[in-house]
Amino acid sequence: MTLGVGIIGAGVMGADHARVLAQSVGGARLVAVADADRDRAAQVASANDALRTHADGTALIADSDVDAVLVASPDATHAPLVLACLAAGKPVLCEKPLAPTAAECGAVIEAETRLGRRLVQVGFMRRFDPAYAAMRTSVAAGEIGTAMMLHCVHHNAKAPAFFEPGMIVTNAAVHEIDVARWLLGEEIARVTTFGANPDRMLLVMESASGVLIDVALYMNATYGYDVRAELVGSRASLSRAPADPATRRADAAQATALATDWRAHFEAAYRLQLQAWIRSIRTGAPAGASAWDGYAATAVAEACLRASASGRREPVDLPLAPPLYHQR
Ligand code: ISE
Repeated sequence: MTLGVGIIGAGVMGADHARVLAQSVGGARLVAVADADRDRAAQVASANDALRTHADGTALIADSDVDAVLVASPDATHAPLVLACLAAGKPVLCEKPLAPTAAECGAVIEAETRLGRRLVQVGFMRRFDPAYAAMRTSVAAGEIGTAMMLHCVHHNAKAPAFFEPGMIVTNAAVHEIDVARWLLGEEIARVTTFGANPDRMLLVMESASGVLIDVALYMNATYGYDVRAELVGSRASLSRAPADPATRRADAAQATALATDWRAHFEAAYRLQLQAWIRSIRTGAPAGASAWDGYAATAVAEACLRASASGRREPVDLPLAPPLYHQR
């Protein structure tokens, strides 16, 4: 049986997910696209052979040809749409963040727990990036000894047009927050931030066991999209090398191309994430980040915003208990 997928949001990410789904993912087809901008929805639908468009996400979720929903609309709309998917009993892959506030993420966890099964996957696609995945395999095999420090760089060439104050944390740094929790297999306990400029920040996180994590964020770095990570352990260090682009030597210089944004840089991760999501719906075996992971990441992001406002080291509050389904 081919799964019918509906995509809510026909912007940069919705269009890219539609293309990847249509071109590279077996077992599913795009059936519907929803966007308040009907022309934009129609363009994405026709480019990827979808059956129809809807003016809003609620209508798409109710469409009987839609078996599973991908939410790629603006961050503030994520939680209500995911709750509507849960009410309809439809699996949903929600772009990160699950919601900009922990309270909204908590409502999703409560709804999913009431339902008694895991239907939500959160689009922390770096978990599917081959280099990060190799790092996690090495850590889990004990190859680095005890984790000590994680150093991260996250540069955008240009801040996305939709960026508002605070999104450097809730929309960008959430990736490193999730990667840190996932690689280390533990929660973040405390955070400190530095920098008063909305497009630059140094973030220091301390894990529950005391691993130190530093993240340099710069949203208008101009030279290209650049994401790096090095995990230092008691016996070894692991680095996330960028995918292996060709190196060009000319004019007495050597150069390696950089992507200009995340879609090309993490091309494999986005494709593997979608493949894993479709497979997980077909097999019933969960994949990727859960609603709990989305909640925990946003709770850390909220602590970062508190730290920015107070200028102090802030604890992370995780008042909810992890649901039974939660597994790393
Ligand atoms: C953007 O929204 C993303 O999701 C990218 O993965 C991230 O690297 C970028 O900083 C965000 O603005």
